[in-house]
Amino acid sequence: MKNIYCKMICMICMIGMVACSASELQKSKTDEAQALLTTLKTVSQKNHFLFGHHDDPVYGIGWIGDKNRSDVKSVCGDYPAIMSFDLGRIELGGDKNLDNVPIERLRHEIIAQYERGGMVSLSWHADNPVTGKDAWDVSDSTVVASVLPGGTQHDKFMGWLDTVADFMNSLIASDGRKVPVLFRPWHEHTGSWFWWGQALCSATEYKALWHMTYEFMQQKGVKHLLYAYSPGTEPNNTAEYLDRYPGDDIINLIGFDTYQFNRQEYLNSMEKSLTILTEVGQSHDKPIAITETGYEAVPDSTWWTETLLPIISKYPISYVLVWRNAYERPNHYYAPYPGQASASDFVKFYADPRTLFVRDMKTKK
Ligand code: BMA
Repeated sequence: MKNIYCKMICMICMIGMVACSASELQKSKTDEAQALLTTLKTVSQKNHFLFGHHDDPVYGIGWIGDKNRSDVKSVCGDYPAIMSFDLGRIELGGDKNLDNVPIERLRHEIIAQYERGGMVSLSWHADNPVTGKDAWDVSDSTVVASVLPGGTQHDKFMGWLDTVADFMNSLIASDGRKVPVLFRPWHEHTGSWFWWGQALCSATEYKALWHMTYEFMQQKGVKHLLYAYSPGTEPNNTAEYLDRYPGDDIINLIGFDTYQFNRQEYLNSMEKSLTILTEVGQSHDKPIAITETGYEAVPDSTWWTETLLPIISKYPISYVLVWRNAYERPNHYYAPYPGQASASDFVKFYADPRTLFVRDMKTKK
């Protein structure tokens, strides 16, 4: 009898603890961030995915800074469902990012995209804190170690995180709520072209960088972010993919970046990485995405419907995002503009029921 009584009390306590930890977990994200996660998790169940474009509303081919303009919208009549922007150089406290976009304009466009029903992702090509050069400076392999607690650049780096956290906290919509954002720092780390890349730090240091970033954001009350883990196509299996994974408690979405140079190689690497992602996504209960892709200058006039769409439709992705239409680098563009070789094929891609653009977000997602 006594034993049964004890067991009952224990069970009541355990139920209480589970309920408590579940609600604690809820509190670590705002309602808007939770809703964004739900969209990312469920969109593929309806055989849909979001289309995205980097720096979409801030410049394009032959223009920079115009209001309400977008090469994607000029071609198909609608904005992408997801827009990404980069915070590179925000850490230096200047008024422009690494691609010369005013920080104020970024803030404005992030809020505008949310208010029209779309989604935002932010990457961060942070400068090299040791050499003062850009994110691609891999001349020193002690940079990650130097920003961790006890390292020579730690204090300076915490100041950089502080600037990023302040920016995140300043993303306030007109209803007073913070705009939920998918944050994608320390990306393409399975290559060795950024100071946080594979050959430049150990797995332990890389994970520590993530933990430090996440915990600092939490301390600063930044609860409106989802976090994306986004290597390149180097991993050949799920174990390699997860080699530097910071953990399910931090990461909300898993993805990868890949670009087309040779069509067959592109299709092969898409197959390989999407197979890995599908498996990891299922076993870790995370939505999956192609966080960066594209074919520079899109010279193949049917690339959208004959290369991209068939391959990605085979997998349950939440979104695919193409890189920027640089105004300052000839031929460095990944979305069509009016008159571009693939523009009419892009209109077909837009009309395909599987693709979601911003207007679809209120009706189809
Ligand atoms: C790269 C190129 C660069 C750019 C950087 C950050 O892929 O587009 O020109 O500065 O991304 O946006």
